[in-house]
Amino acid sequence: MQRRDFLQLAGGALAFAADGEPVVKPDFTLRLGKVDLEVEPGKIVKTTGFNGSAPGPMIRVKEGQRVTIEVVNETDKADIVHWHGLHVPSDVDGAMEEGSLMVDPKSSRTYSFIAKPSGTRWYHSHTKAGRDLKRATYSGEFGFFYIEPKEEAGAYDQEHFLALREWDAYLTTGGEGDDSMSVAYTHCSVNSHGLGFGEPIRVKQGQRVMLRLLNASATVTRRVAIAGHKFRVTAMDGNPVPTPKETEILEMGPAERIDALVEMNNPGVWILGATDDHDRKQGLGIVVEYANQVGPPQWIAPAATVWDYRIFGSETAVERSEATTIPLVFQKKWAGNRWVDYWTVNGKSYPKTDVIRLRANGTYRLLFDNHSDEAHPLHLHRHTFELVEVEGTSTCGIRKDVVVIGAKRKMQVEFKADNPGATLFHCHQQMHMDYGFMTLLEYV
Ligand SMILES: [Cu+2]
Repeated sequence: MQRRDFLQLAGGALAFAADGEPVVKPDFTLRLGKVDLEVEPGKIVKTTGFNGSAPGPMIRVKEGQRVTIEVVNETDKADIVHWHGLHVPSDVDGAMEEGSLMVDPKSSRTYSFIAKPSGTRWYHSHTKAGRDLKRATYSGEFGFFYIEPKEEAGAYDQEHFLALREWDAYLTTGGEGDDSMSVAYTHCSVNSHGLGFGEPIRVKQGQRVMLRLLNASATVTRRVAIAGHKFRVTAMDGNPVPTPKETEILEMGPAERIDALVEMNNPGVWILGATDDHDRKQGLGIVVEYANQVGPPQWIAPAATVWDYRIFGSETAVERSEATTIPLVFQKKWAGNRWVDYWTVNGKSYPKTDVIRLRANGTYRLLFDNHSDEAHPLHLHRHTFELVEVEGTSTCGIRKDVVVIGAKRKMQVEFKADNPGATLFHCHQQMHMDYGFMTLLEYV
């Protein structure tokens, strides 16, 4: 049976509950439970995930299609799943702060919504972790959610979904001169396996390979390169960029996605992996193997490159309508030696932060001002924003749902308030969001 036939069948199928009421049969069932992940021979990571694997099953649907997903919680803790990058109502978005309900232990909840907008999205646990580094985005509770566009932009011969992850998180102190607690890891993987232990990406000379990459990290920004090749970035956070460009490296903060085409024009056995040697040795990479090529996979360190979103922006400026500005200042509040620092948005930590009021169909410009000495992956739920100013220069056409703001930097993004309902804005670094870096937007 073709996958499309299956979807049509599943989408239209009705079942009947014990009381005779018709219930829609889910298109997808995500069973949340224990997962033993053998990231390399003999190294079993004990985590939680969906349907026995991490990443969990791919959810792949057509744009505009109604999708029904059942989440069965087989663990003994309440949890919640967020559909990251989708424009869905607040009560199914999967954030408690917006009014979505958690899935109780040993029970299930069914979500139904229209899948939009198209592109590389994902799903992940949106619970609080605090100091429990087995929970939320530290766990294996995530997977890809790909929404096929009505028309596929670029032609390619193969498509691969690659999630960058690290495992066995532990608390440590920052190092010299910094005694605040931070998170470190023992192992890394691309999808379920460390570098060299999973199936390689097998290619033939002349093929065009579409890579859909996700940084599924709870806390770490990653840089990757593909030895002997270049990436051609076509989309960021699932949204096509105005100016696709070739790059040697890709940089992604937690929760960011990049779609990149690679022309397979250099036969050999190569490593696609973290540019950081330590992270690559911990397993952050995957082998790319040409047909009839043998030998150990080769790594070539890329030239030092600055990652700058603006190079993918539109070259022609647009006339912008008046936007209501919302200044947002981010600061760290030192909590004491060997404590986890608190974070503030305009001087307050969630849940004490001030609610931002929106009018439906209004245009809003968020003025990010990062006073801290750390970068932050800033995420807006249920909406897509456009980068309009990065460090004083304007740009346009880059639409995202997560953007990394550098230490002590400023940035401006604009969005249309086109999806009424409570909307969460937060830093996607799990330890930052858990300790106050979050605020709510509400439609008046
Ligand atoms: Cu942060």
